[in-house]
Amino acid sequence: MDVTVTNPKQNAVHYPPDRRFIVWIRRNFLIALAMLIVLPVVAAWAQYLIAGLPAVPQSYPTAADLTAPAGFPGWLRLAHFVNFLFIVLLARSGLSILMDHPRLYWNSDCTPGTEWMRFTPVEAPMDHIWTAKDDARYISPWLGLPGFRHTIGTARHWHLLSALFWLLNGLVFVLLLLSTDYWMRLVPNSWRIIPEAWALFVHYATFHMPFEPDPYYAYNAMQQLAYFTVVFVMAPLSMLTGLAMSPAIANRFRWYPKLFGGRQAARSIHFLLLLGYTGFFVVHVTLVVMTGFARNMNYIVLGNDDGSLTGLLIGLAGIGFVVAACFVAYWFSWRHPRSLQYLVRRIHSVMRFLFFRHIVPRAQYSEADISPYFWPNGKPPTTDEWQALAANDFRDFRLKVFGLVDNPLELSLEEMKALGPQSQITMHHCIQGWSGVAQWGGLSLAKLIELAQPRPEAKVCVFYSFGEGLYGGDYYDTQSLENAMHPQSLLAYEMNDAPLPPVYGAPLRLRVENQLGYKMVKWIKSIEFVTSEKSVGKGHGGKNEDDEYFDLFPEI
Ligand SMILES: Nc1nc2c(c(=O)[nH]1)N[C@H]1C(S)=C(S)[C@@H](COP(=O)(O)O)O[C@H]1N2
Ligand SMILES: [Mo]
Repeated sequence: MDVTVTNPKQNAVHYPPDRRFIVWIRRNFLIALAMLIVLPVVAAWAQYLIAGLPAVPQSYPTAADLTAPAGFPGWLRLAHFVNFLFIVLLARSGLSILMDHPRLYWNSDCTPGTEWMRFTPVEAPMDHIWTAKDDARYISPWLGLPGFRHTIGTARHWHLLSALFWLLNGLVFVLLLLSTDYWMRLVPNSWRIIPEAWALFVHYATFHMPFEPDPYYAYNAMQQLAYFTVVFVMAPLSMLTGLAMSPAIANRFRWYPKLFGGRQAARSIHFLLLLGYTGFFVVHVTLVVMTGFARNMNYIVLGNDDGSLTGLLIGLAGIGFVVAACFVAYWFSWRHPRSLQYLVRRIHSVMRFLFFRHIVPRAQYSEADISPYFWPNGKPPTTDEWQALAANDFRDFRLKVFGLVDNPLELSLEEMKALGPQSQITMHHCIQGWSGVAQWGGLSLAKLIELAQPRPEAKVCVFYSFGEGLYGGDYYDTQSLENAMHPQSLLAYEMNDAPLPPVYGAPLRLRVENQLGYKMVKWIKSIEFVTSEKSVGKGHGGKNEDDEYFDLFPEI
């Protein structure tokens, strides 16, 4: 497959010479993970060799003496298929997202070297600037959606779109399950299920097939426990850990990511759940094939109990449909990324209206939470203008505030400091997946806006940078006036109680804590007030929105 982008700079980013793929796991964690699998198997063998095979049920309820309804109604079969479609899209786009910051941590600082798992052969060099963008890795489009390197804008659209439909499908499924008696098939009604599942596990682990119930009428204990866990434990946990990665939620409800051990622990759990689904899928499909493939496929595809091959053939066609959907998604990602961006933007604007605009960031961390390492991102400016200003510690810098304002401004750093400092310790969330806590000191944006007196038609502030975007051209981004007025919206000239260092955005950088990092323009040169983001750049709201199809309002 070929990258179908015509811009050679973009091609160079998406298809780098170094495409090595490795999986590295910290030894202790690997041992723990192996133990999780090995120990139960060893215990099963020990029991089998010492005490023989434990007793398992030799008969199951059939049609006559059932309490739960038999069979698989249409809604259940459809939900099963829709779930399969979206979980495939979720897994594949998730892998593309993961490769944009190919490291997993249990701490929220993301210091290179502290990860428990990584998908890159590169140890982040410490002797020169190594940005999070440099660190992103290539993934084959056979695995990732849309694949290649640094395609996170599009990958996120697929992920969030699929998550929404997956959630809706799951809700409908669970509601129908609970409003009929079918829930009894999945929800265990006695703790006896645990020893019974263990007895079955001893059979499987020692290569003995236990007596099988006919799944049209009943599941065995292990099967029921596995289905119950996937539907009622893993799926909700995937959604909840997904939400724990949202900057808007984490910086408003600080307790929330803590439920999962912090922002990065939530991300790690989110990934471990993917491994869990994959493991479930492999065992599930193997057993479906081993225990009467054609009959089982008739059950779940057609809902009937005959011995024909019809269910199997239609089921294979269904799998073909999902594979085709992956190809269509790939094609759409590269041919119509803008349409995809705007489709998701429309959905987001509804979610914003209902939900996100009400959650104003206000989290504060303590000094002790400040990250010892903070990933840098973006290209530092190289222009003579910025270098001359930097050489003189930005004493000659004047922030220009212009556009639809009654009081255009030109402010030096000293003048801004004289307007009164504001300080906050907050968590930064980069779209790529890393986070970090830092103290930021600067001028409240609300104060500056009041001073500039925007006219009523001014709805959007544009922040122009001295620096360039990833593919060339000046970096800029926009904020709605409403978001810019939040108490934690800040023009920072200080980081961790020292003047803002050049790599982190000197002389000025933006902090808007309910959004992702790319909205926080560094090396700010000027601020313009306009009626709409459509009049700036390519008109999509920012450099990354223009060139990389990022969201305009990234609150998740
Ligand atoms: N001018 C400019 N500002 C920028 C960027 C950039 O490329 N150019 N990158 C953004 C991104 S993606 C992030 S995550 C943050 C990173 O800030 P940090 O270097 O302080 O971590 O800066 C944002 N601001
Ligand atoms: Mo970022």
